[in-house]
Amino acid sequence: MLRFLTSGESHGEALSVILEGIPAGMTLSEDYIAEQMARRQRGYGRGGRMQIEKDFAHILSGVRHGKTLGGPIGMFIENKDWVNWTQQMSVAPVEEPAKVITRIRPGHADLAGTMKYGQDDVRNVLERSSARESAARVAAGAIARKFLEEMGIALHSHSISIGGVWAKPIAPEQIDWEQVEQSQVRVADPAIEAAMIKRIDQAKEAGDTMGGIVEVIATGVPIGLGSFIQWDRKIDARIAFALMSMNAVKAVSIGDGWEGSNLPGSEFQDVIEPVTDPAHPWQRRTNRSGGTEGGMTNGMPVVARFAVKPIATLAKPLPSVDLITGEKVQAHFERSDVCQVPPAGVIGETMVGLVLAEAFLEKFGGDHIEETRRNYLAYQKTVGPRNRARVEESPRKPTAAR
Ligand code: EPS
Repeated sequence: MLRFLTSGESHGEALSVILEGIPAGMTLSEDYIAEQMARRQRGYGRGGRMQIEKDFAHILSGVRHGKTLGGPIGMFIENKDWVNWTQQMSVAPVEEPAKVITRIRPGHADLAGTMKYGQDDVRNVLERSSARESAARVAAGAIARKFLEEMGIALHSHSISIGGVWAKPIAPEQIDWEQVEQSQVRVADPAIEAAMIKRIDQAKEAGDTMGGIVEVIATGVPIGLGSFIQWDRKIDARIAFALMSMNAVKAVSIGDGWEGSNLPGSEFQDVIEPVTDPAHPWQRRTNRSGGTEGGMTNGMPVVARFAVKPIATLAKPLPSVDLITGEKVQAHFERSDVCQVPPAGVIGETMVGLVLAEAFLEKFGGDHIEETRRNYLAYQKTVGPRNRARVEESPRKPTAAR
């Protein structure tokens, strides 16, 4: 339905991505995608690389005169840093041997990756396992986001904790999203911003790194995306998979997943209110289930949290082992970030957005966006107390006599 593949090494010439399944007729510009790419590049705790890059996704195919064609959308994102790596990352064999990295970093893909792919140089693993790849995801995700916007669905994210410094819990509807976008750590609680920044500074000074927890919220999601019918169609499972596929993510929860498991059932369930406004049926008193029940969206905002472990590349490296000799060494250090939590929010929105867009297209289909919209509007008319939905159904035309 909707699928994408990325390619590219962190210091190679470019990243590329192909997204297939977006209907024809959707307005799309490179500038729209650029806004999302820029959001991913911001955030306190990034290293020197973000001063070098100014990510821009050039559209190569699938768009004509500002509208999608329904075909695969191909994009490439130049790595500006590549000019400094042409020898190290040359596609063709080089005369002078490249510098080899053998001091494996615990926590990174270095050890398992070199063993699995039979490599003697960690660079052959770390280039592709780098979080640089997330730039290509965000380019694809920006297009999914545009599609969701067309259908009235909005995506947001905010940092809940960084390095053990927690933001005050805040109801999603009370969050000032403009303020989150202005925050250097993407936090909704301005009172805690300075403490989070200080935590990142302390880590940097100590040659250390910091992780944290992020919440993604999707509003305007219709009831009924995903399905209870088969394990791999469950929307919460698909969201968890997508978020867990991000570098450094070690935990995912939907709604009050962790805290809620300690409550009695009578306190956990989101009580359904009687329908008073037919345009907005099935309101809940709470949203502990995070907008999903039975593997389907239930019409409430979809709320997913994920935990990002601290980055594995440490300026003050941990003791480790040499890949070739097996002897004790200090782990390799190369320029990196101190904290990836703020960009992780933007990447999390991307992954949730891609899953929701895919599930939306599964349900409503459409080769042209107006067809998708018609199908969606027709469905919306049926979503209400069943007696009303049936009354509003247009009478079937009698079949012609043979
Ligand atoms: C990364 C290391 C750093 C990060 C990079 C991820 O890059 P470099 O080694 O060039 O300094 O900045 O993230 C990005 C380039 C990006 O676009 O997010 C790593 O080792 O994973």
